[in-house]
Amino acid sequence: MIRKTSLFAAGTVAALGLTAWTGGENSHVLAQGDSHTIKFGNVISAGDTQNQGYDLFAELVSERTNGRITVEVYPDSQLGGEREMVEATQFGDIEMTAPSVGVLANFDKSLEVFDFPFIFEDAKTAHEVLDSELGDKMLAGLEDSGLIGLGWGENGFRNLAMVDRTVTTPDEMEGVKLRTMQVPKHIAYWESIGAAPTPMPFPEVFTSLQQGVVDGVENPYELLYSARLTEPANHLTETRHIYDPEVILISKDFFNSLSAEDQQIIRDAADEAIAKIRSLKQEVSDEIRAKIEQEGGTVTELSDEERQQWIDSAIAFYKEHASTVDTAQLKAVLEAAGNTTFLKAIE
Ligand code: EAX
Repeated sequence: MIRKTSLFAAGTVAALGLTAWTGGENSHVLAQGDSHTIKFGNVISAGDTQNQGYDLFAELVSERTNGRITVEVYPDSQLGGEREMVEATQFGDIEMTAPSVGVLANFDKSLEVFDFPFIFEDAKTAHEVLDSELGDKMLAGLEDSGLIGLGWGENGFRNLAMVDRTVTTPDEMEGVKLRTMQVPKHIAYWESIGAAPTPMPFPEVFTSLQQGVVDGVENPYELLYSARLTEPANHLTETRHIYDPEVILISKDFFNSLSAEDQQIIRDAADEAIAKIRSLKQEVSDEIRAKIEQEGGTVTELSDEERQQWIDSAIAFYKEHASTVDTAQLKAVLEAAGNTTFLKAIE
């Protein structure tokens, strides 16, 4: 059953490289009281803080609907890569997923502002901005793509992990083959400081490191460790170059087919899952960092001078790329984050 075409004309969608949502062919309408199983796919390792949150979500939804709605969580890329799972959620092949916000730039360009580096100084500031009206407005934009953003989960601050060297300054990235996400602004930033970004879906990263296709990767400590990326790449640097939220998504058609009560149960359970993920993240990240060092890896913190060099290295990038995104939205996020350096740079 083909539904109305979304706001985006197919041509525009193709030109923008976005994925056109024409209504979930496999959309299902849930009659009152019907039971249903939600398939929730993600690429994160089972047992990681995100999946502890998603397992809580599953528990709460089943409990509060008296088992009428159950949730099957599929971690570890069992259902494919993040972009694939977002498309499958759009078309109702699965009901839920939780990709890194970077992946969503391909579906809703206004979210691209979160792909700019060094916006947030700490997670607390990021949470405040994401949970604000601005954050809500940005989530609401996903509806045009057939997706409902239930909230801002957390992957965390992305750090560098290199195979054979420790990098502490941006100029040391010259010519480095760095695995990146398939995120245009991530790729553009690393290119702007002379690196050779090699974008690929997450499920391909471990093998690419092992086979020397790339010299390094960047992700939060927990995912670097649980996905065994620190086995080949155990020279870590705490660059914190991107704060990476993961957006908990549900199929718009499926969600709209639920009763208001069930929709509220799902929203509340998502909020509680996010609160759990955020409460665990820092503690687990510190534990993992210690484990990496115990297992022979090194984790190097940047000196204030080195950190300033990284921030300065992004000024040219902001000047060049601010006009290619929703500049007003970028300024609003920088303002809300109290980031005067880049606000000045793009004035
Ligand atoms: O969202 O691709 C990545 O590096 C992401 O961090 C990962 O897929 C989790």
